Amino acid sequence: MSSIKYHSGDITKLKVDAIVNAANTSLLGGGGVDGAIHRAAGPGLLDECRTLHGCRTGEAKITGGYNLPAAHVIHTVGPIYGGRTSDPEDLRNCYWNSLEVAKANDLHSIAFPGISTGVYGYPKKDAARIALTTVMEWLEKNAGYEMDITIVNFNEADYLVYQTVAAELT
Ligand code: AR6
Repeated sequence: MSSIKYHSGDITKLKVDAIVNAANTSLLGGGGVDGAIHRAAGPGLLDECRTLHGCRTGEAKITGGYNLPAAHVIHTVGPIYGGRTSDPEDLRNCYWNSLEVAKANDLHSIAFPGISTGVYGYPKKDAARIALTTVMEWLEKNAGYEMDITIVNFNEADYLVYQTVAAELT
């Protein structure tokens, strides 16, 4: 049975098949969760990222996890929030395409940070609604495939945002 779980804490500590990185189009590292993942994974991750030649907004690419407890990292690039009509679709694509990449690699557990909700400025409640509706839709469409999804909140406030949105959706 597939599942959606919530976890408060540092995504780099999770032992899952893949953690998702909220990267930028260069895929060459940055601050926030991207910086934390590269620090914890070690230099092998950046070496592999260099071979990927970047990633477009909404798309996702996979690498190894190197020194992380997670076996893989799926790098996706969220929209830089600007109130554009394309922002929700771009953010949705990040979650959807990360799950597609995980399935294509026969992975069965994945952890997501709040893509675009830090430096990229996406309003947290809107982003949480998109994240949850997208992963739910994906699970429904892929009902025959087991996927354990962990939604990671870096702090208590973000956790409460997700709980509020989850309650609204049920
Ligand atoms: N574990 C889980 N969540 C985390 C962690 C962590 N270790 N660290 C931060 N967060 P951000 P973005 C949360 O800014 O908005 C980078 O420089 C954080 O609280 O990391 O997509 C990239 O290279 C927030 O809720 O990503 C890009 O240039 C969420 O992760 C740019 O930032 C995302 O915040 C991407 O911006």
